Amino acid sequence: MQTYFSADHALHAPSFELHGGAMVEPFEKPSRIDSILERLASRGFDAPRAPGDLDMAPVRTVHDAGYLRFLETAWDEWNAAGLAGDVIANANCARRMPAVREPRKIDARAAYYALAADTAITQTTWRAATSSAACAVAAARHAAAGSDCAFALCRPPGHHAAVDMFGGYCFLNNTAIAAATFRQTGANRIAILDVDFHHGNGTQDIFYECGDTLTLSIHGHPDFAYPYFSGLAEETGVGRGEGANVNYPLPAGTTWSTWKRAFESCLQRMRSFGPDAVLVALGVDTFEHDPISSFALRSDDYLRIGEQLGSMALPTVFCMEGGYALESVGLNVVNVLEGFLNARRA
Ligand code: Q9C
Ligand code: ZN
Repeated sequence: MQTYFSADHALHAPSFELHGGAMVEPFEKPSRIDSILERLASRGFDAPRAPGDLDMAPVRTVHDAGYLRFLETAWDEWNAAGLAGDVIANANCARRMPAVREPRKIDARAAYYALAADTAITQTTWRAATSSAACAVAAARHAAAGSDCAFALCRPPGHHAAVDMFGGYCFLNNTAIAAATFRQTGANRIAILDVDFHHGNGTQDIFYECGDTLTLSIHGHPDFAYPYFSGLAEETGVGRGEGANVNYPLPAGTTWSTWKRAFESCLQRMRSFGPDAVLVALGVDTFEHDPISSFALRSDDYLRIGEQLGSMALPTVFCMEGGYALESVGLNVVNVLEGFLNARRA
């Protein structure tokens, strides 16, 4: 399995995160990636390849043009306006506000495009976010060209990024961009399975009216889990997309036996959809010791996830999402990939 990785991920390293009532060191930080690279090497995976420059064509089919302009220039404008530090939203488009449109001032635009105040934009965030998306594009091209599977070691992650919103540590929706890349190569029907602890609201949003992209997400119920305002089972898509979005909101404390039932239902839904390719939004923050999540999967469970995905016998691209237990994130991610390869070789 070929990994795509860019050292430019480290250009996104904000100095703080608003967590509860405190400013803390960000959970989503560059060293997460080191743990995965080390484990890939020690388990004998091929050396990672750097992606080329990002092809913006698939990105533009996924994201709003004004949003992309904002992401690219936000820090410079923030700085030019005399604002201190990194870009952070301290307002949002909330319920019953009648004037939802892009304002002029940079702090107001940050409020317009942010879905939460948990994600800062630094001077070099755009370069990191585009390098992350470039890994997804390169992995999709590699799989589409007959290699069958690939691992995009994306950072920053992508699944909370919607058509025109950033947040939840995400800026560009990497799996959606990988899906658009597959489409450039002639694949039409794509399934995106999101196993991250958090609901993939951005991916759901991007494909909500699309019947050719099956989006599935297994996550903490929005009654208690971020992002709180999407992820219910009744969100099934609209128009031509009706029936092509499937949510599995699960209770806090969910262990393998419950999680696995939702996962097997996803596999069944994917089989009857008949995709040309599968994209996996691979978050391992479902782990029992994850510091910001509340499921209870164990390291061996990730082998089983990989095995079942491998037995689908479809071109598959894994895109890295969340996972914040630094001492285990590498083990858990590589277990998924190893399980996948074991099933493929069987
Ligand atoms: N300061 C992913 O796993 N939590 N994103 C907000 C904590 C945000 C998680 C409150 C969690 C986002 C890709
Ligand atoms: Zn997550």
